[in-house]
Amino acid sequence: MSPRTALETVCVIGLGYIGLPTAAVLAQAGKKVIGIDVKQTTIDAINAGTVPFVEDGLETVVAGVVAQGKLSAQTDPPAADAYIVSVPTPFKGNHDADLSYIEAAARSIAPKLTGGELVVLESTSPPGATDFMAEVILGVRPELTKEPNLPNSLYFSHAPERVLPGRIMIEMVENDRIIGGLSKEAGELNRDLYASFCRGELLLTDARTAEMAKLTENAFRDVNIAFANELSIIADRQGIDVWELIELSNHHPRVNILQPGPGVGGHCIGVDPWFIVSADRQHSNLIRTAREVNDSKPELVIEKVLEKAERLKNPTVAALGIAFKANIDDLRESPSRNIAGSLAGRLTDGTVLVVEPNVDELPKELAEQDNVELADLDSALDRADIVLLMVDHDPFKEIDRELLQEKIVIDTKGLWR
Ligand code: SAJ
Repeated sequence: MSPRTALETVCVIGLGYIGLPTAAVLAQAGKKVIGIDVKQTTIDAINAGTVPFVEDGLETVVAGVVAQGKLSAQTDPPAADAYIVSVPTPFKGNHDADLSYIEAAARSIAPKLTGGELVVLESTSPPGATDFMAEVILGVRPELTKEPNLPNSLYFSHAPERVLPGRIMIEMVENDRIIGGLSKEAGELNRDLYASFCRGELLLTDARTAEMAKLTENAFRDVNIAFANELSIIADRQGIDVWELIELSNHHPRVNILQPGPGVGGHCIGVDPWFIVSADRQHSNLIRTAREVNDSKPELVIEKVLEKAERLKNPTVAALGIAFKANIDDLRESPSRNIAGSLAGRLTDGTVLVVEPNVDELPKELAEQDNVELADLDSALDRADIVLLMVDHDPFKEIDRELLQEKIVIDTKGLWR
């Protein structure tokens, strides 16, 4: 069948940090959107016009489109004109991508297809994943085909998301998008759907290039953060203030060094470069080394704290921030969260006071440790011997420096220079 040009009904599989905002902006653009998730709590929250996680501006849009009947959520995919697969792609022990969520999503869609539908993979994926998704579907439905313009054609495409957590609702609409169809027609159909909500440029390529482009963007950032982190280690040993060093070097018109920190967190930058490494282990030395440099940073922070704590009896450490970056509540793959947990485990005679203004309770593994408490900023600063700054949340910027005078301060973000 020729592609369905109207694409009025869109089914979004996976209502996480990317799927839900995508569903919301599509509904806002007038599409009838059905969101699918395995979590009943997520479905209930959305159908009540609320959101299961914090993201600036998201709840207002979700509340509006749910009230208008444009967005609803359920557990099983219905028949639709277009499907958007937006499920996690974690990595396995050997750093290969785990495509099992994509496979499960593909299997759940397959029985609903009749020909003419667009199936978009949004999840960040290694080269070849869009083709893999297509093959899973065609394995279940061998009477359908990815060849375009036939009575039984399906249209497969990859449109990697590129939004920055904390700015998702702005970037979802304004960022340029890379779109790679398995056929030219699939890419064009995907472009037409995304043109309904995206004001950025919609750049067409093939699926493998689109897959690799997304990985490249995050690997570029990871390598550059690793450069800053490596500098911070060297500068520390040389008695040089790395923040001043970077600030001065960045005055050069062609130098722009990123910021060091306690490590790289989140679901993307610390994960995606591994997909490039696993695609070509022999030729990815720089990208792999950058990952290793960034992953080594938390242990160096822990050692620094332990060295200072050695001289104290029953040391109390205020751990400021356990989110993976500033001003969000996302604790996934957070180096600072791991540092707090590790410190508590190793400081057996000490206490770790976690200050995280964006959450109401500690994650389970921290809550289970007897010597970890969730504390408010004032009491933590009052009680602490060592103040360990790990995330540059806004409230930490405003701390009265006088309160830090008597403390041992370890500032991994250069916030209080
Ligand atoms: N970080 C540093 N130093 C820096 C910048 C960041 O240590 O100078 C750390 C952060 O603290 C954090 C991690 O790196 O732990 C990642 O933060 P980030 O703000 O750089 O990026 P993410 O993971 O929130 O979002 C990235 C973005 N990719 C790029 O900027 C190339 C976003 O556009 C992607 O959509 C997202 O990954 C994704 O989903 O892939």
